[in-house]
Formats: sequence, C-alpha cells, structure tokens
Amino acid sequence: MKPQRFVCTAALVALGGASAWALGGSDLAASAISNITVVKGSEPAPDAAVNAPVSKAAPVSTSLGVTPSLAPVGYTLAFADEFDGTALNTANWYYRITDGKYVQGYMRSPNVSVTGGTLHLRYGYEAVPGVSGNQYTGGGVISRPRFGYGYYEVRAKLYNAYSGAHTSFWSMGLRKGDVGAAFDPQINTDIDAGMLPEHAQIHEIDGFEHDSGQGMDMGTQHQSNGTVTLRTGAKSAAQLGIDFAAWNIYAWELTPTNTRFYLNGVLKLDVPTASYPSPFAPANFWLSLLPYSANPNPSSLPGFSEFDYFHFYAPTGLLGANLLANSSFDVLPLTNPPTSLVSGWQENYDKSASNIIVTGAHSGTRALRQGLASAYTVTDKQDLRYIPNGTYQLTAYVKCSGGQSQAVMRVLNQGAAEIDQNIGTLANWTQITIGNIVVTSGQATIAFSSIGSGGQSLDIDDVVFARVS
Ligand SMILES: [Ca+2]
Repeated sequence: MKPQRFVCTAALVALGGASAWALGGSDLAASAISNITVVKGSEPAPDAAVNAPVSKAAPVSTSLGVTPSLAPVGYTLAFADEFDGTALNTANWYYRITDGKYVQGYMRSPNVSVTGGTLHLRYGYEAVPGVSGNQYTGGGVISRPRFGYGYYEVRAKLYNAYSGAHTSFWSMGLRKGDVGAAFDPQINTDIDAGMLPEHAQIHEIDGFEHDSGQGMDMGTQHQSNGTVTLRTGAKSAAQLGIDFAAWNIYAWELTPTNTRFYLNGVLKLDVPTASYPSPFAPANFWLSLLPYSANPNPSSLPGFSEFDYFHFYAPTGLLGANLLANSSFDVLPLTNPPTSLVSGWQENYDKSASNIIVTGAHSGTRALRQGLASAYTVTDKQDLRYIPNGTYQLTAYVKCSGGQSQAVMRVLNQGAAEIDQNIGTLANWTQITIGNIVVTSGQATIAFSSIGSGGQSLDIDDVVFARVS
C-alpha cells in the first residue's frame, strides 16, 4: 500500500451508531472558543482570542527570528500561533489522537510539545500503555478554529533521517468518531455543544505530505467522495531543490478560483477550480507526524518534525464568493450517509430535529429540514471566522409549514446587533433575503432556528452568504 494520500487522510469508515445528544446549550465557559449559541435572547459574543490583524507588508517576528511575509497581495494576517512558550495552546488546538493503532503506530498527545520556540512532533519507538512491545508513535495537532479562503503558511523542518514517518501540513473538516484523528475528548465536547459540525469531512487540501527519506506530495482531493483532484505526485528533495530536514516555508492559497501551493515563496502547483471542481468548506487546519511504515533504524529514534509557526492570512477582497460550506446540502458523506448528518453545518439543541431530506429539494437531491414528530427547538448554523469586513447579503430558499413559535433566518456575531428574517407559511420554495449586512468583526454566524410543535417543518436549500461591497 502506498499511503501517500491515505495516511494523511482520516480513516474512511462509517460513523458509529446514533449519539445521545444533550439538549440545549452547554457550559463551555472555560473554552477560549466561545460557543456561539443561537437561541434568541442569549447570544454570547464570539471570542477575541486571536491575534490582532497586522499588515501583510510587515515582517513577522517568529520564534526563529523575523520572517518576511511571503503572502501574496490582498491578504492580512488574521491568525498566528508562533509556538512560543512551554506548552501547546489548547485554546487554538486539539490533539490528533487515534483510536488505538492506526496505519503503523499510535498518535498520542505526549508526542506533541512546544519548546525552544517551535512545535515538536515526536516520532518515537517506545512503550505504549496497554500494548506489549515497543511501538511506533507520532503526534499531531488540529486547529479548533476553521479557516476558509485565505493564505496558509508554516515554516517547518521535517524528520527525514530514515523512512517511516509521514509529516503533513494540511486542512480538512473533522468527523465525529474518526478513528484516525478524532479521539481528543475536546472534539466531541465541541461537536456536542454545536461548536463544530458532526461531519465536515468535505474537502482536503494537502500543503505537503512528506514521507521521510523519500519525497513530498502536494495537492487537493475531495473528502466527500474520496476523489483525488490534482496533485504534484511524490517529488524528491532534489526535484524540489530543498533539504527536507532544513527550515523551509510552505504555504497554500485558497481562493474561489484557484488553490495554489508554494515552497519558499515559489509557486509549485496551481489547481484551477474550474478544471478540478471542489466543494468549498471552511476546514480545520492540521499538522501531523504519523508513523506509516517500519523504520529501518528504530534505535535511532526519537526523531522530530518541527514547526516554527502557523499563520493564516485572511483575504481583503473576496467579493461575490459564497462563504458557506455545503450551502446546497448536496454534499454526500462517504459511507452510507445517514440523513441525520448535515455535513458542514453545526447543529444545536434538539439535533434530531435537523435532518437532510432526499425528495423535493430546491436544487440537487438534498435539502435541510428542521422538524420533528414532537415539540422541538433546533438550530443549524455556521460560525464563519477570519472573513473580510464589508457589506454582505444572505439569501436562502425556504418552505415552511407555518405555525412554529419561531422560524427564522439569522445573522449574528458580525459586529452589530443580530439581524433576523422571520419565516411564515410558504407552501412553495421561496427565496428570502437579508441584505445590507455590515460585517465589522471579521466573522459572522449564519443560522436557521426553529421552535416548533410536532409535525411542523421548515425546509432550507441553496443558502448564499456573500460579500457585495
Ligand atoms: Ca440542495
């Protein structure tokens, strides 16, 4: 098995059985990422625990010194972790932890450390609790925030002494219960609290996938259907003109029209969306070192891959682009998708009242229905962060039984008072609009909320949230 794509990717397995969702909100006061709850009248502000934007033109001081910004024009630094200090900032990151052995080893939180100004991912051959004999171990981190269109950059020095380690710089949404990734308990906590979608494994971008002692691949692939779009294929250090074990700056740029991959500021691959269509979805950002084959010299371990920083630069323009994931609800999770999974959307409160319908959609084959056979309160939302300030418009097609005590399309956390569009009885698909949405906070929450009685329903399809000026 050539694990070039597979090992970076989370395991493609069916989701487990139905989860027992708690109703209502959750107490996440300790979390640096606020739960942006959306029952009207109780809307805590989103956190401000991200670095203040700075001019892209300004050099960026990192742990290893001052780095010239390699970001293309049209971007502003919106999020940065310099990996300074003495511990991983768990307000920014989950640990990537596997459910037991995965590929060739165990992904564990003790293999992640921050020291000397860099993130260290340790590649070990050592005892693992509950397992006999030495085992290969690795580690990784997954960002708690999700990032969309923008420029992603790291400076990295990779384990390359012998074959066996797969280090990667990439993005993908999380999926609850993913055996290859999702066993940091905070992930389930955040999903259950409606801070993350239960399923957001829609699109994967690989800034690099490096097989130690061998080569490096870059490119994109659909996660929702497992299709590779365009990749460089494995390139040796000589072909790339770098030393993998030395510090290099790796980056990609995601725009509505292209995904571009850079090495030390040089464009290495350009994936035009028109030629290689990909579903857009804001995604978690990952850094990981995964044991993928036996190391020929395990007594030489531990080894390390190091990251000096992760920077995300938000675009300053982005006019006309829909910033919502799975805006038409037609993304299909990979394996026997249950209609209870609303890919890309954060469900909250009575999650059983939020389901995909597969007949009568406005477009495609699927739409969202809020409704239940008994009384319910439900919200489907997307917390968009690191988006450009400006004036936006939100539109959606809806059908509604009427009679709910609340059925509403909402914009909140945009830097001003919440804006609502109440939805009454609509027998046919009808487009509704909230215009003149002035975003000043670099973020916005787009939500649909219902409080209804048994048998009532609100259907939603083709939601567009885009900047107009
Ligand atoms: Ca649809």
